[in-house]
Amino acid sequence: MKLRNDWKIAEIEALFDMPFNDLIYQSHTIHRENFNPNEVQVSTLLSVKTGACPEDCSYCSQSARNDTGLERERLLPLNEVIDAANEAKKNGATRFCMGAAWRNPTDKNLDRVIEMITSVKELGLETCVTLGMLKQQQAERLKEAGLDYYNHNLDTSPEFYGEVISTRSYEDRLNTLEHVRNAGINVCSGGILGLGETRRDRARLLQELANLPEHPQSVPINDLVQIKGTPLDGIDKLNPFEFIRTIAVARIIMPKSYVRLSAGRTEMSDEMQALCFFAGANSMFYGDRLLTTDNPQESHDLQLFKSLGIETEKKAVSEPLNAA
Ligand code: SAM
Ligand code: DTB
Ligand code: SF4
Repeated sequence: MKLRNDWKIAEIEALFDMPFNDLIYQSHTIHRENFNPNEVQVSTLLSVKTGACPEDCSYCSQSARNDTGLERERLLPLNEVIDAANEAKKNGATRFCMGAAWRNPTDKNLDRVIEMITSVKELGLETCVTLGMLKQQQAERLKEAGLDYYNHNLDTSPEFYGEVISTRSYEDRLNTLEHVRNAGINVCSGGILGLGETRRDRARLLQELANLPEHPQSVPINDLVQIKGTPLDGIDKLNPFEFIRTIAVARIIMPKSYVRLSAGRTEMSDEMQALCFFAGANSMFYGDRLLTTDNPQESHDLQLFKSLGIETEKKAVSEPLNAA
């Protein structure tokens, strides 16, 4: 099937509006045409620089504006990163993702992160980093270091964005994605649901992602983890079926991208996660911590995979996804 990057909002909203069974039947069919439906790619996360972030993302534990009681940490020493990556590899992860709470890295910051990327790659793991905004030349440096993926989420629709974050614009996000894409690094970009956005905002987020010049190779869909001290703590939770619908629509309009069932799994039942996999999710974070919050225990996830007959993908395929 030809990849499209000219999705109209009405088409995407019509998918969201389908009867649930029709929608997940369609997304699962497309999923099977493009992927092994019994395989999930697993990545492990590590926060290499935690807290005191100058941005004001209203969902985040790490914003300096949110009094969440998080200890500020300096950039982790290289040996601690290598130890964590070794552990992740031993436990079966194929990709190691390192996150830093920066608005953007300085060139000196980048030197240190590049050492981390080089060392993690030497272990035979794929690498992903998420460091905030990047200049073109910084993206080139990461590419030279052999970085496989850069995570930078659009988070929500352009219309709702200003309600969630005021310290940077949607355009800033799109520019960094362009720099990453130009450098030839795989793009990991998705969003976060349950921020109080409407269905139209969810449809617009997916439209923005699918209509990029190239579909992101990885599309993380996060469910808000509510954190005490953040403005969004206590907000109404998103209906689980609406979350699954969003996964299904992402699968239909970006058929060859990995759709990542991301933050929020500790609050999801196993049955809900199974429906997410059926609807087209085929990657997730594995390991008992995300960046600053908990993820399900590894033993629990292994049991879930066993119950569902799911295998973890041994080696992720990372080819450019040219739309059109
Ligand atoms: N600071 C970098 C940035 O904003 O691009 C990278 C790290 S940031 C933590 C990566 C993504 O995690 C965010 O874009 C958001 O989608 C997700 N995220 C952050 N806090 C979250 C929360 N409390 N619940 C769910 N997802 C969250
Ligand atoms: C993404 O989309 N989700 C991950 C990863 N990319 C970096 C982060 C989730 C963070 C959840 C809240 C926390 O642990 O602080
Ligand atoms: Fe900073 Fe990223 Fe958290 Fe926003 S999401 S406050 S940029 S760490």
